[in-house]
Amino acid sequence: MKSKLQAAIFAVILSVVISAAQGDVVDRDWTFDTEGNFKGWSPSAQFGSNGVAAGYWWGESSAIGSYILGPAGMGLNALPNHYISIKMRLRNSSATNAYYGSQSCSIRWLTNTCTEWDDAEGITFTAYGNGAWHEFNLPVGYLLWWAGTITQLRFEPCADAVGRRVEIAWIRIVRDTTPPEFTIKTSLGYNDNERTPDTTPTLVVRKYFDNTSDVVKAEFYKRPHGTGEWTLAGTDSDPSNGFAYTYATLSAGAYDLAVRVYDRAGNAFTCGDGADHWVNNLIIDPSAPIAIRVRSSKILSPFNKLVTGMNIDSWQWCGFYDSATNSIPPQIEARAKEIKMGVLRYPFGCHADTFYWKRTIGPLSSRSTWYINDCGGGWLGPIPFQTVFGVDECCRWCEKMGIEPQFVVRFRWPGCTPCPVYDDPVDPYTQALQDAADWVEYCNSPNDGSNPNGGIDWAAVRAANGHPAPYNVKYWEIGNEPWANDPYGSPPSAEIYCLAAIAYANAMKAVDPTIIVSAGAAISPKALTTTWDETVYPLLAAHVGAFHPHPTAPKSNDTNLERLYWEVMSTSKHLEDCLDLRRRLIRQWSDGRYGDVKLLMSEWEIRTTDTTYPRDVLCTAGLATADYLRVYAENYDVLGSSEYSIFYPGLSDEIVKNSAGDVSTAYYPFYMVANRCFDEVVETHVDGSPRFDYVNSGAGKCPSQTDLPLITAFATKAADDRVLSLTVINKDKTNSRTAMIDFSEFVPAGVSLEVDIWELNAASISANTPIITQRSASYPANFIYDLPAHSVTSFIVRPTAQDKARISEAKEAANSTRVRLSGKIVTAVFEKNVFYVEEADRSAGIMIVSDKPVQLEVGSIVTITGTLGISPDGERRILADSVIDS
Ligand SMILES: [Ca+2]
Ligand SMILES: [Ca+2]
Ligand SMILES: [Ca+2]
Ligand SMILES: [Ca+2]
Repeated sequence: MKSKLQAAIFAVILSVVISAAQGDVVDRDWTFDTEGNFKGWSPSAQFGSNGVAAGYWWGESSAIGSYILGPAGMGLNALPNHYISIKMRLRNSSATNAYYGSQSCSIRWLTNTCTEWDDAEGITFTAYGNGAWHEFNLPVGYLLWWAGTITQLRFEPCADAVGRRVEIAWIRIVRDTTPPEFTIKTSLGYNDNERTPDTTPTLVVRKYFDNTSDVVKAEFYKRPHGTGEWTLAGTDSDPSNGFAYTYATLSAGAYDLAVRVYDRAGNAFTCGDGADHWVNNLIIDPSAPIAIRVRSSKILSPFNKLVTGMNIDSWQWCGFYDSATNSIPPQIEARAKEIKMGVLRYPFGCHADTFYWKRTIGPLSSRSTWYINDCGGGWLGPIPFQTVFGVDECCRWCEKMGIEPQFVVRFRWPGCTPCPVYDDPVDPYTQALQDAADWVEYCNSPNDGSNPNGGIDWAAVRAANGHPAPYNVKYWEIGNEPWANDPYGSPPSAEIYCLAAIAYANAMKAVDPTIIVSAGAAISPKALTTTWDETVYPLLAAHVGAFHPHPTAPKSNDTNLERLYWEVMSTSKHLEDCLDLRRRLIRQWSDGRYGDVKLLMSEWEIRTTDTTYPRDVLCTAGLATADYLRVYAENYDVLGSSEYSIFYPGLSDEIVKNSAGDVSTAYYPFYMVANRCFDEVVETHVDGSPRFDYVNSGAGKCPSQTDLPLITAFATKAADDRVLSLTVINKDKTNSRTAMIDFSEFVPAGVSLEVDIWELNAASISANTPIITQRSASYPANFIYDLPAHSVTSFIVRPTAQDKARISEAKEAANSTRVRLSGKIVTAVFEKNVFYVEEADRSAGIMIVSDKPVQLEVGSIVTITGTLGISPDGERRILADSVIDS
């Protein structure tokens, strides 16, 4: 027994997770589901009022030192895999000041050998006064003082605070029997049966997650392929930078490599269990060829078309938007169409902090001048012309273009210093909150007199301004970069941001519950996580539909071009590491809404800070931009949208460089994904890619990285299986690389390919002038291809069309066969893309549905290339990818 003077020992649980897994065993269960039944738990006097009702125990702390005491003499045999599960909701007792930030909680316990509370040891953990139910799963079994027979629990949810309301749905003691989830199969890893020249392979653990505790350890094993015992090669016990291991040099031969990942209770998969936990038959071969295999039958996810979003500075658009024609100069508007701009972010980043939307609506003559900040604490305004690209103009232009607007609302917090000119000098927070809710009302409320929040009927105002129908703006960001140095939108702490952001989210969603409200978050080029993120995800993930990190990379100062090149080429790996961590935060804190809570990459670009090399016009930036878009495609579960910063005009970091519509290198990857990627992302293996390391010499900004493939690739497929595309990035700075490219899963045996090849390249990695080439080719289902140095190559492939002399012959072919019919007569045109062709002798005919609108007349002679199918009415037809009017 320790002396009573000795401080009790507490383990600090840094991260706790929701939801007991299905297989876990509940040893004690106090669920407060019966009115008035305390299940043996007694609150201390400091919980001045308390009770059991509405499915939970509740107490309000009236003095310091509150706790609730569990039933005595429970006699539970302590087990090493025990965790305590508490489902709890915390807020202030005061209705007017409902939420607080973080709160330290503690649980202690008595055992058969520790029988006095003064000696009792326990755990502390952080909980959040955000008014949301959360299951805290607190591993205790691994602690030395969870031992012998546990006789009683004591829980202090807010012992150091008065005026807190605690609600507890249950307290349980559970055995963790569920191993962590993880995968090592990613596009940057190694594949089963791969031949690799890398004698020192690195395995990285991805998407790891445990229902109870953070994953604490990963072990890396090897054995000769298919035989013998697994040998432990190395262990990574440091979770702070993820889990990875580089094997010591392996001699040429075939190996199996496996990973075991442990939770805190010691649960782990046995080596080799689960296909995603090991690499079966990795062949170390210094002369291994590169092979890119498209597994077109394995669909990973939809392809998110909102990745072609763009950030703009709305103030600058006032200089060239034409409200009479609802257009911008044709050369620039054409570029927006060419990249199928998915999202327009408005009004901008830092300018959102001094954006007062109500001043941007109504007749131009009624609008006042516009003050905008200079993004550094000063002013650019007053702007000497009236706002012409206001909210209505933005919404109308987006409506015309088929673009989702994404709005950034002005962020203020209680007690903030008012911004000069337009802020309410007394209470800028309430004004900004009202403006945010009113902005949602103006854009989304029906014009039916419903008038949310009373006051001005903003839907009626919108109708009076010429747009009776709602705009239905879906995406709303609360502030721009509240974590950074936004001039008027960055509060002193993350907790202050969160508490105000809850009020914003509630006020805005009260007007339109269907909107997605997004909270400001950060992705640093340098670090895996930030203290900001470690606060905002726990406090806000239950309240918002998204977070908006700004993963601008690498912002390097390195003046050595070669090192800078490899740093830029490595940043997509760092991005993926950062996404892994945020995926875990969302899974831990969104209370079952993983998959619905997304990341809006609302400002990002590939740039350096070094003036020796222009910020992002290098060929290098084009490759890295394409590689980021690959990462976005492969992380659909967390990726909501991406907005490149900036579309036009910008400060040398723009997509469109001038009013003539000239573009920078970064334009081309967006053009490529917009026009050359299809509905679904399919699995793609790159085998045998040479690997590179990036070593940060101290001059760079990004973390060092090991074993990154020089060749990365991703593939997408049309939902109707008619067409597939593969994008390959060759990061090799000096050498072309020869690869075998295999599409054989996509076409029936013996059928060859018609390939459309598009390439982004430049004379050198520092060249400012991109070189785009495009050509058609015929290839067998797998073929050898030379990927040029520092290039992006996009292949669109279709099965080679079989020439059919007669319509009757085409109809004999099976559905899904691609055929070509030449010299047929159009005999009827039904819609802009549906028509009918017949033989000259009218002996047979078939319906044609063209992918693109056609300008045909009855009597036109056409050549049709397309895929045989069947209409909903059961009629044979051709889905045409090409219609040539001869
Ligand atoms: Ca577990
Ligand atoms: Ca290596
Ligand atoms: Ca580690
Ligand atoms: Ca109203």
